[in-house]
Amino acid sequence: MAVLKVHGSPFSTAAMRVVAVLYEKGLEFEFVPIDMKAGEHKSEAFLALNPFGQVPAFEDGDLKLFESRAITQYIAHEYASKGTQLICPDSKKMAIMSVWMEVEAHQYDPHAGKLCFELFFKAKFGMTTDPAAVEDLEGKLGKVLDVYEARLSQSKYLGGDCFGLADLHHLPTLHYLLGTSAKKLFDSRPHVSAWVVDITARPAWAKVIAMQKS
Ligand SMILES: N[C@@H](CCC(=O)N[C@@H](CS)C(=O)NCC(=O)O)C(=O)O
Repeated sequence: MAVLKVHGSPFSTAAMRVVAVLYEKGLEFEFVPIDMKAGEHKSEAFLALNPFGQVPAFEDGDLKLFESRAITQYIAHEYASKGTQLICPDSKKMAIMSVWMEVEAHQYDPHAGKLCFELFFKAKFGMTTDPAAVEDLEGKLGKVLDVYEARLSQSKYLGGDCFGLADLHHLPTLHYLLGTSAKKLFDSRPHVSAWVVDITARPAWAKVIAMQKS
């Protein structure tokens, strides 16, 4: 098997998403650190891997991919027989999981990602958080989480009965938001809260977090 390579930063939510899948699958991979502070993601060498100059980029032999959710889906399909099954063989069940993967990407992440920036990354980079933006984003994310609360009162996981890609895709932004005032949005919704506790306790996720400390 070719060496799988992830190019990125262990602090990038999109790179963390890909690494989480690799650990769930128990696959060996090389993590190639990209020095984003130095602008390495805009270098000619990196642009050859991702013309948008964003991490992560991924290689499986001759196959080169970017866009974290496309990468996770490739890994889950290509290595379906390894580790945790993150997709459903049944096409109708998979369609439901796909709905919730789309929900994460298009309903949840736009607000969650901006909140991570306001509440976590701005503080990390010595920038000033905008309280009006936080209030607006928390209101918008809360409305999305009301839909999650209803879904999770009927289904243990977003995509169905088992943990899968639809759940996993949330882990990176959850990780940052749980360390901020936005935690209350998750804690105040009982089914969402139980789901968060469950999916953040996965051993594979602990390995992703450990990469930030090494
Ligand atoms: N939709 C892309 C988003 C990738 C992305 O936004 N990466 C961020 C880090 S999490 C990045 O490289 N930002 C630097 C930039 O946009 O210049 C994916 O999921 O892979």
